[in-house]
This record gives sequence, C-alpha cells and structure tokens, in this order.
Amino acid sequence: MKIPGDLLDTIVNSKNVAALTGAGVSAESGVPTFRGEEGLWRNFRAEGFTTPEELATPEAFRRDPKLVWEWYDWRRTLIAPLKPNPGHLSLAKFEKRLKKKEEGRFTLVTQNVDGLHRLAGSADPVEMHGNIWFTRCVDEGTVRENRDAPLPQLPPLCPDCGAMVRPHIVWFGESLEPSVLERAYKAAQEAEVFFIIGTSAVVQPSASLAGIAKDAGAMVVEINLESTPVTSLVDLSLKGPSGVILPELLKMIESA
Ligand code: BJW
Repeated sequence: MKIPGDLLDTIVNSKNVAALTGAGVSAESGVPTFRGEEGLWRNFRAEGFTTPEELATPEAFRRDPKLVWEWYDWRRTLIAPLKPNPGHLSLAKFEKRLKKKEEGRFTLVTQNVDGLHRLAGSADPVEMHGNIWFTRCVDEGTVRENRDAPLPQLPPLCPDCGAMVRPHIVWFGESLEPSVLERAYKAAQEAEVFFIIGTSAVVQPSASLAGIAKDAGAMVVEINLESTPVTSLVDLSLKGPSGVILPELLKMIESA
C-alpha cells in the first residue's frame, strides 16, 4: 500500500481524528452487508418477503411486529458468536494511541448496529443507527440491553409494563437521536483527518459527514472495496478490505 508522504505526515501528526464506519467493516467478521450481491437486502428479497427497505420502517413494525422481529432475531442469532476483526481492532488501537497525545481526540462514528466496535475496545462509539442488542418499550421508551439470541418470545414484551418492545434501531424515515447527531456533526466539523470506511455512503444523514468534514478543512480518507458517491471528494482513496488496509495503515503510522 502506497500513501503519498505529505498525506501520511498529516495522518501521523494530527491530534483530532474521526472515522465513520459502515457494514463493510464488519463484513470480514461474518456480518452480511446491506447492499450488493450478498447483501441482506437482496437475499431477504429473494426469500419473497416485502422489500427490506419497507421492512426496516416503523410502518412495517406497526403492521407486522412479529415478522420484523423474526428478521432481527435471525440477525441477532447470526451476529452473537462473531468477533471483531483486525479492522475493528486497529481502529481501537489507533484511538488509544491518539488519546495518549496531549489533547488527542478520536471519535468513532458508526452506522453499524452489531456492537463489534465496543467489543474491539473502542471506548465510546457514536452509534448513529442504534444497537441491535438493545430494545425499547413502545409505550414507555425504556431502553434495555438484551443479549438473548434467539429470543424466547416474539415479539418480546417489556418486563415492566407488558407492552411490546422494538429493536433500539433507527429505521428509514425516523429521526436520529439529537445528541447522537450532534456528536457526529461535531466530530466531522472538528476533525483534522476524517476516515470513511466500508460504507456505500447512500444513507443520510451519515453519508453527508464526509462532505461536512471536507468543507471544514479535514483531509478525508476513504477505505472501501469499491468507489462510492463520496470517492470524488476524498483526498485519499485506499481500495481493499478494511481488515487488511487498517492494520497496514496502523503499522505505517507507528513506524513513521
Ligand atoms: C467493504 C468491505 C470490506 C464490503 N472492507 N469495505 C436526504 C436525501 C435523500 C433521502 C434522505 C435524506 N435524508 C433522509 C433520507 C431518507 C433516508 C435515506 O437516507 N434514504 C436513502 C437510502 C436515500 N434516511 C433516513 O430515513 C434516516 N432518517 C432521517 O434522516 O430522518 C429525517 C428524515 C426522514 C425522512 C426524510 C428526510 C429526513 C434514517 C436512516 C436509518 C437507516 N437505517 C438502516 C437500517 C437499520 C435497520 C437495521 O440495521 O436493522 O441502517 S439502512 C442500512 O443502511 C443500515 C445501515 O447502517 C445503512 C448504511 O449501510 P452501509 O453501512 O453503508 O452498508 P452497505 O451494505 O450499503 O455498504 C457496504 C459497503 O462496504 C459497500 O460500499 C462495500 O463496497 C463495502 N465493503 N466489504 C471495506 N471488507
């Protein structure tokens, strides 16, 4: 992997770094991505269900909560035994390294709901789309961790009030939590270097973060197997699997 010297210097010397990750970062752990040939969307469609875009909505949940929960229960059971890969682990190491610098800051923003960044050691990831291991009571809004996979009862019920709970996830058409959005925007606006890794960069508002970082003066680095709508704006595009590129990049940073 070749990185122009001046760009590597910027990465090595910066004190404030942010990264936005997507499903591609977890692909090498065995978590299916959403779009593309082997993506969750296409395979689910192939099963003859309603389109997943329609399924991952509050309307679908109101119409058929059991069907929506069956999908989540299947995904939770698939993800439960999976481990962070070298991509997740390198991001956690990069964060620790940066935080040792005086005033060093690293913000990990993720669209992933699988929780693998936390397992890898990332301290406080900004989970833009929620977390598949948490449920939310539809009546009281209470959020609880729930690691049962498979779940004993579908749909699961709130242990306090007996109402249904839903996955603590942001579906299409729903607003992101304001505090989460604020942290993500702040990270993009203040970063000296902004990484965008393993995302197709089509879902808003996450996809806009790279442009916000760029407009605020950051150097933007994309890591992906393929080009995306943001490739044309980035300063450096590293093509390949994040589980290979990120450890290599970390090695280059450490030996610079
Ligand atoms: C590798 C790799 C390897 C593979 N190494 N790389 C403005 C304009 C247009 C539309 C909108 C807009 N604002 C809002 C919208 C509507 C909508 C939206 O964006 N729609 C677009 C699809 C057009 N957004 C919303 O509804 C959001 N809410 C919102 O903005 O509220 C206000 C509002 C509402 C309505 C109108 C206007 C304003 C909420 C979005 C929530 C998205 N939730 C989902 C599903 C959650 C359910 C669940 O997980 O169970 O989150 S969608 C799905 O996509 C999931 C993901 O987090 C998200 C992003 O996917 P990601 O991570 O990019 O995955 P893939 O599969 O797409 O890409 C994988 C990439 O990895 C590929 O590029 C591969 O090449 C790469 N890759 N292996 C490196 N080893």
